[in-house]
Amino acid sequence: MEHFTRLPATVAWLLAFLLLLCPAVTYSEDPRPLTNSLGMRFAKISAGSFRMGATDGGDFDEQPAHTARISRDFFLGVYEITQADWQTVMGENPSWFSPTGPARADVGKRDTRCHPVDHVTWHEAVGFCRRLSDLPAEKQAGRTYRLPTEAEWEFACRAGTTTTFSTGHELSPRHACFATTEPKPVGSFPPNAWGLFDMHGNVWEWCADWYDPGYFVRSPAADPTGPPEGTGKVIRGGAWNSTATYCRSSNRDFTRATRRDIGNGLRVVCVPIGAL
Ligand SMILES: [Ca+2]
Repeated sequence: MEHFTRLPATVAWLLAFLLLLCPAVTYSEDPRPLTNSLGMRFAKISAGSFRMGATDGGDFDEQPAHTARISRDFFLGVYEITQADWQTVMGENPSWFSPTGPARADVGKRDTRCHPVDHVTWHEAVGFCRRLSDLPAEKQAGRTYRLPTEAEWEFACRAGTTTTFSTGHELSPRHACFATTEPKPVGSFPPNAWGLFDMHGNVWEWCADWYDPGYFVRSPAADPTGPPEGTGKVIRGGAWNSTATYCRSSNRDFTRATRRDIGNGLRVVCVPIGAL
């Protein structure tokens, strides 16, 4: 008899324990975008597979097209890092196109705070991620930051498309900032299907990976992170001074990690607590 009176209590405790777990499960699957303490917005990119590389021609380093899998969700910046973001985190503005930069005669008194930061080295881009991660409000929230891998970048740029650009087979001046004389404020053109702005054009975006033109021949199918070493770091997406072909979703290029280029900027990945 005693056995039967104890059983419901055991079940009740088990149910209470499961109920306590439920909010955590719901939170981790929350699809809403994330905004950090600086107001930077991040889109949740759900794990999935895609065709990486050129499926319609392209350069030799984009071959062979192959299936790549991103096995974990990640949060990618909706915008390129702006000059205001960089100034707040790093306490300076190295941009070529700013009222105090080398192109100040062209910029004049225009407000460029919402323009992408440019003229930053890969090492400085990584330093930005580190300093942003170390901000007290971000540490308190348990968020860290890093550059995207090249595979994460192309997956996000394509946003489910298999065409040359996320806009189809053509990129027009209505779609992106390219083949022009200077960058534009971030978000000046329509976003791709996953809510990301300026993946094509405006500034090239530093990725975490070393560049190897033959990497796709031997890259792992899941979560490729690039070769262990190289002479340059991958940049993606083309820039304001690029022709459309350099802005293609699969186009690969590289810059030495120590080099500043007037077309190079960045976009970062936010890693929330519990997502490591
Ligand atoms: Ca870009």
